[in-house]
Amino acid sequence: MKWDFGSAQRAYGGASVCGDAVFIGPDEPGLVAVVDGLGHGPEAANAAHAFVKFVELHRAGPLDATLHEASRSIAHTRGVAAGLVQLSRSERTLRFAGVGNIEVKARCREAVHPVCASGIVGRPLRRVTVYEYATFPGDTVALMTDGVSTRFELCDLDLRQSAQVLAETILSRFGKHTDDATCVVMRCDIDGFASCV
Ligand SMILES: [Mn+2]
Repeated sequence: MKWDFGSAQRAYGGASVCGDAVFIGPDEPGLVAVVDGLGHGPEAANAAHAFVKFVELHRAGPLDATLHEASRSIAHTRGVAAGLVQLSRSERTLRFAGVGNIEVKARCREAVHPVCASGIVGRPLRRVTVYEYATFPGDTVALMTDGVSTRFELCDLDLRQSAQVLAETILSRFGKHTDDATCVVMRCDIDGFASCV
């Protein structure tokens, strides 16, 4: 089971430093992180990069434990909102856990509607729920920071395009100009593209 990934990002006000960050891990299970450092500018970027550095080194563990441990590890920063996806190609599952304002949009055979825990990674966290879904060819999932409007559905887009083109399209059409904006798209097996119903 193959996954195609794409990501697009834009800094607030055309700044050179973006307070959002993305991590797309290389291995099985594959870990994907979308991170929004609180506010914007260098301090936000520091927090987001500290989080990415942590998950890079701890990418195999349960997602809720990773978020709790990351929260302690980056307590010296401003803190972040973060969404984590763990893809198991062998089990054909997708797990999600998130804290704060990270949006998930999905066009999948199984309904995918996870809810992020409230709070800030970098401050003491309460319980974080890990959602698990079976995955099927054609499943498409987008993770976005709150710099991207949620007023669209994946079905409004041509989902046969590559994940990279989809991420860039979402950012250019629905990115806000009032915040850093990031979108990551992942899609399972383009050959098995499932049309919208
Ligand atoms: Mn933001």
